Amino acid sequence: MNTLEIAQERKLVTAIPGPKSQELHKKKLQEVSHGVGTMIPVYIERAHGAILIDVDGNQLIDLGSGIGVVTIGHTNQQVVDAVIEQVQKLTHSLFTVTPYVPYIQVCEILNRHTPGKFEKRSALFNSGAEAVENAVKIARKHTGRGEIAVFDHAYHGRTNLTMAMNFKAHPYNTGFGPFAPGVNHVPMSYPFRDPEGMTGEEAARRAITYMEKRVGAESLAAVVIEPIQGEGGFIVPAPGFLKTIADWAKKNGIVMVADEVQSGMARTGKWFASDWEEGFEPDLVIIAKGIAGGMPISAVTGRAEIMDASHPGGLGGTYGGNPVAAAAAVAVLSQLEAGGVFEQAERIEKILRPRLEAMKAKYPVMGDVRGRGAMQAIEFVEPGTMNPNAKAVEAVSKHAHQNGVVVLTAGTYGNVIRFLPPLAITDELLNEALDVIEAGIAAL
Ligand code: PLZ
Repeated sequence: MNTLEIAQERKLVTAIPGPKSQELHKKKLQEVSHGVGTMIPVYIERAHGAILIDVDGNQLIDLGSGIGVVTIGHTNQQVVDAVIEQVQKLTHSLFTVTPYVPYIQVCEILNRHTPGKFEKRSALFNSGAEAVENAVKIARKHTGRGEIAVFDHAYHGRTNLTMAMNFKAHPYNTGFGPFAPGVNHVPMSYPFRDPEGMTGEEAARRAITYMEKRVGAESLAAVVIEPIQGEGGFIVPAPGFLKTIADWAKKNGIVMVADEVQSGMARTGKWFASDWEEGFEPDLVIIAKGIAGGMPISAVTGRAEIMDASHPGGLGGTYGGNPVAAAAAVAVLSQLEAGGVFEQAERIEKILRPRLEAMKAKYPVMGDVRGRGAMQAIEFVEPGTMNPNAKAVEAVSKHAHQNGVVVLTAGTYGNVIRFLPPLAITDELLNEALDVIEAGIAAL
């Protein structure tokens, strides 16, 4: 079956997980390191648009996009064609040995669309964490300083440096230390849990005081922030927070870095979540996930003078900006440039947000609904309190999975359900998936 022929409908032919998935899961536990976990033991064979087909023939609605990766939709026709064409021409030469065109094309498009009109350069890597590592390397080289600041509830990856940058020790860090030094955690703007009425500027002052007193502005190379936090639970900082921090960073010669790995690439209805904050222009932007329809590629894009601070040969890696992944990225990016994709994120928000708000009015277990575009979340509480309710999230997501809806959880307290549907999802599928989730909440 050609994936492009997959009907955009939910269809359950066995219990979830089905017998073949259960068999495979036994084998997985036998052969794969138990350190590599499984959120949903349903084995996927093919996919298109917003539908996943498992090995038992069940068709599931995907509300997670493989954690915000296939934003353009599964097996997007132009991405598939670009990959096939490129794989027949050149799969590898190593860009720093003998270069090739798709790498430059990706950089050119990213330079055009990251926030800020200044002269830019890009460098390509493989994963989000690798790009975060490189952004920090570049900022340190440019400033000649060693310390960096990151925020409470942040997530930046699973390498040694990025583990040090994560807020949540478990499951990401526990037992894997010692961790890289020079990483300072400062308070985030978290409107739902901050003192009532705290403005973005006030929350920024709180973080700045910490950086000035505890670290010292002159010691800081970079401030690294997710403009909307991903794993932390889709925390959208109060308006003014990002700009106030960035203005302070600029005054102190600190490189402002936006980790847009989860929030970027049209997810929020603009190229980057940073674009929503008036006057916020990060010096460097970290890009991965949604950039290439599932092919592994990431980037750091930013001010030319910062990006060029490294001596030639200081940045690189065997596979960074691999030709096939780069060709896929060009196919995604040119669809974004052609228009229509951002409107899909708006369309999704127009369905998702009012429905979630209406549910919140009905179910006191829903404490907060937040997000932007096709990046929305519910934070669950024990009714009538601010106490995080991870049990409710577990029950609702289990209900969704058993009914053929792949939905992801998040949050420092594990009490958030997040929505990251492929932008190709139809109104009907999205509404059907929300019916399933609402039934799960009603059944609590
Ligand atoms: N920065 C903001 O969201 C990846 C993690 C999945 P990599 N988030 C999903 C998991 O459990 O490993 C992420 C992110 C932000 C960096 C990263 C890291 O990106 O491509 O997973 O390395």
